[in-house]
Amino acid sequence: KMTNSYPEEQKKIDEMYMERALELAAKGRGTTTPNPLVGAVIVKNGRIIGEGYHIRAGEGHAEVNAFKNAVEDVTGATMYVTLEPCSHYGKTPPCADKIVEKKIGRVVVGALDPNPLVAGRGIEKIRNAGIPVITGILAERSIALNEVFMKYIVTKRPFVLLKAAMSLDGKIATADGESQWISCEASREEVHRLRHELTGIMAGIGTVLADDPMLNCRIPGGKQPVRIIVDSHLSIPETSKLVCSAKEFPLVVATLEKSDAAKKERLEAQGVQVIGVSADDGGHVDLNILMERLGEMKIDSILLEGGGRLAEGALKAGIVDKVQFYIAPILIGGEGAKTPVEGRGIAALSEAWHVSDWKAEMIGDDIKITGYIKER
Ligand code: AOF
Ligand code: ZN
Repeated sequence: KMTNSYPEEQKKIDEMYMERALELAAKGRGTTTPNPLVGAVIVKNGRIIGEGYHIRAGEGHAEVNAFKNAVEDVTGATMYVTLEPCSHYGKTPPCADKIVEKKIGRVVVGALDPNPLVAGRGIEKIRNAGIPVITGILAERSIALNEVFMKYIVTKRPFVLLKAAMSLDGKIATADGESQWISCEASREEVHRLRHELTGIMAGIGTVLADDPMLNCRIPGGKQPVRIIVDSHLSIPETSKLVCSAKEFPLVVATLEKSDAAKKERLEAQGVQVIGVSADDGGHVDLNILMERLGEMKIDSILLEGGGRLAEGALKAGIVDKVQFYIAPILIGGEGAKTPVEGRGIAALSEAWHVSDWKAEMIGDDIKITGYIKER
């Protein structure tokens, strides 16, 4: 018979192994999309006898990999897993069944799986087989690690991260438009890693016309993000670096349905995926509809890199989930110097977007601030 008592020393031990499972989970960063980052550890007689993590969608789940790597019989052992074991047949069979089959003696779970196909059923299956399950161990850490998955699996829309690098006085360029390099090297490296970690990278046509960017990932062995350009009137130059590299690195151009059909065809012949989206109230690509479409394309996360007009549109459309701003110790000045969020902005402070759970940390010479945008 199970009792409700959960001794403090046991909790400490459970947290220690869960910590290890989280460490393993993080190794999947950038490759598991659209699946979550999950780690698992099997412990018997006070020793780790198996470890595993999820590497790629379609391949083994963390639990399965831990079983595969086990160096001893797992009967009666404790399994630590950062996310509730699955209960459904997806690309792979249910891990909950596997845990029962392998005669695991006790299961310690981090976060619950919000996937409607799982959502508590995994734990229920295991408990029904008479195996005790403890939940919620370092759950916040598992949830934070999976902020993308947690949103995408429930809403089917991508998690959007708005990133900006600015001076202490809030400028992202000089009045003449010089913007390289405001932030320090460490910040730039970190931002570049985001291109590997997030599935898509999005920019507005203004940025394309001004900078002719490539928006690819230049980390050796890095994953290439799907490049998404919001271009209501289909003005992207056919000679731009983006278009010329479309056969090598995926490029999606989102434009109004009524845009120039002949140009659309020419772009498609160059390997560009052009998607027609209906207009919002302002006559631009409706960003909410675009997010739905991108979600259907299995794009679970987007790095919104600029410019300021698109950032404002994204905030107004309510599609931004998280902000990550880098502040460099320089002052630029100039009324005409651009800032991270342009357009008309808001008229009254009561309409401001609020950032919650915000955190600041030093990165090289810069200050990095991250936080979440609450629904207004
Ligand atoms: C993972 N890795 O380690 C765990 C997951 O299509 P499938 O079979 O890969 O199932 C994906 C779902 O499985 C995923 O949405 C999540 O709900 C659940 N758990 N997924 O990719 C894992 N434990
Ligand atoms: Zn599973």
